[in-house]
Order: sequence, then C-alpha cells, then structure tokens
Amino acid sequence: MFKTRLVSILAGVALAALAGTAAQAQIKERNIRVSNGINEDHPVGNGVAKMKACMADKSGGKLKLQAFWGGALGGDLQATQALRAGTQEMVITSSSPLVGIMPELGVFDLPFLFSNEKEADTVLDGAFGKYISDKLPGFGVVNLSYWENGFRNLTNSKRAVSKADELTGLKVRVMQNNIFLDSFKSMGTNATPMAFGEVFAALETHAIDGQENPLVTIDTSKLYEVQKYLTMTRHAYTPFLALYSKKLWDQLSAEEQTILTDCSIVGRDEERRVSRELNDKSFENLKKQGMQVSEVAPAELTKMREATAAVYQRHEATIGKETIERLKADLAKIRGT
Ligand code: TF8
Repeated sequence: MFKTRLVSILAGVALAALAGTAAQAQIKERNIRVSNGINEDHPVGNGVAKMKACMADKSGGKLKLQAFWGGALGGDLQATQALRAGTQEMVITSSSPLVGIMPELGVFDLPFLFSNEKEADTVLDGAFGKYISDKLPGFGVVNLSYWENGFRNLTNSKRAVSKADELTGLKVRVMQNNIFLDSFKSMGTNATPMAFGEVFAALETHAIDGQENPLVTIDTSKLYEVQKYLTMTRHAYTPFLALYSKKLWDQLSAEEQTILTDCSIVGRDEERRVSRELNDKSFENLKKQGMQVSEVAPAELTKMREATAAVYQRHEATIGKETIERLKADLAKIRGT
C-alpha cells in the first residue's frame, strides 16, 4: 500500500520534471543585450535588474540580460536602428526620438497631454497602448511594455523662469522631433533638436542654455552640474518603450517570447515604482546641489498651454487624426468629462 503510493508519487514527480524539460527544450542559451541612454542608478536600472532575475528564474538560467548604460551602445535612435537591422536585441528608449521612424508616436509629445501618472498608466497599459504597439512591428521593432521616463521639467543656466514670457530667447535643446521643436518655438524659446548624449557637453560649453527632462534624469545624469535654474513645467510625459528587434524576435520560440514579455512587465512595475519614489528624492537632491527652483503659477501655465495649443492641429496630419482622437477619447473617459 505504502509502496504503491510512493511509486505513484515518484511517477508524478518524474512526469512533472519531464513536462518542465519539454518547455525548457524550447529555450536556448541566449545573451540579450539591452541598451540605455541613461545611467544605471536611474530607475530603469532597478527595472532591468528585476527583469533579468525574472528571465533567469523562468528560463533555468538560459536567458541572460546584459545591460549597457550611458549610451555605451549608442543613443536612443542609434540603438533603435540597430534593432531594426537585427544587430542588437533590446533598447529601452524614449518614444520621442523615434517619431521620425513612426510618426504616430508623436502623439505622446503633444504638449500638456497627460495630467498625472495614473492617466499615463491607464492609457499606455490599455487599448491605446496596444493600438500603438500593434503598429511598431511594421517598423521593425516589437514593444514588450511601456516603462516610464516621466513628466518633463525645464532647466537652464541663464535665469530663473517662472513666467511664460521669461522663456523668450532661451536656447533650449529639445528631443529630435518636430512636435517638441514646434512646442518650444511656440513658447518663444530658440529651440534646437539634439541627441541626449550630446546634451551635457553642449550645456557645459554654453552652446545651449537649457534642456528639459524628468527630475530623475536631471539628477542621475548630473545635469545639475551645468544647470542652475529649474522650472516646474511638467509640459509633457514621455513613455519609455521596451523594444525588441523584430528580426530577432521572430527567431525566438513561443516560450522565450512569453518569458520576455512577462518579465518586461515585472521590470516595468518595478521601474515605475522606483521612478515615482525617486522623483521626490531627486527634487531634494537637485536643490541640495544648488539648483534654484521656480514653480509656475497656474495663470502662467495657462499662457504656456495657450501658446502651444495650435501644435495639436499643426501636427494632426502627420500623427494621424484617428490616433489623436482615440487618445483624447480615452483621456475624456478617464477624466469623466
Ligand atoms: C531625452 C530623453 C532621454 C532618455 C534617456 C536617454 O531627453 O528624455 O533622457 O530617453 O533614456 O533625450
């Protein structure tokens, strides 16, 4: 009696192990390179660490994630082109520099679009995020999930800016797309597009006066060393896309694809959590490092919104009317308006 029970237990264990082996047989030893323009102490570092552990766990150590930081494999755009060519597996990139590749992505750069992180999460993790992600394979990349870059604020080395008209004439670096360029020109700055990797040096040599990025990036990329004034504009929310090369994705088994997708979500959740936690800490650190902070009064923010309102119409044809309308409809639903 005892013996037969033991035999059946052992048989069960053997079967389970076999099933495990069958799934693992669909997983090859792989080294997956993921590049990042920011530094490892940015919350993306926390997210990548979680994603890496998850992949090791689910693949029996076969799927390895190797991260490169500080633009070591090239900036956002360059790395994305490497994915499209199939010479690099992954990048965690802002959507904004990729607008030249897929114009619909410009929808996220429309000024003052999202009001808070919850709105961004709901839109990105919901039907609209999927609508955008479904188009990306047509451009040679697969979006595993949306991570967070965050709400952007303006910095400069010339003067404290708390009013809309104080922006006039400031030489501000913007990300490489026409929507950002138009928004900042519309607010009166002398805007110049530039890759992120060149920004620190350009600020240091005063080739430009200012730039705009989330507090966490201003902090972890040490922009406070070359920027004195911080203005809390929150003029745009940039998502990060966790992209995989479509060419290389198609060579993966279904099991490998599932592991990558699931683990990217584990990474995303951690990254967003740390990003929001670090936001306040970065704010304190920027002040401690000597930055002078200007809040923008609601009436002045309204002026900035008004100055940039026409950007929506001017780029509607390029982004696509349907894309903008879908997103606006989603936002209206979330806001209950
Ligand atoms: C920018 C972006 C960048 C990020 C980073 C390279 O200003 O916000 O800081 O995409 O990962 O170009």
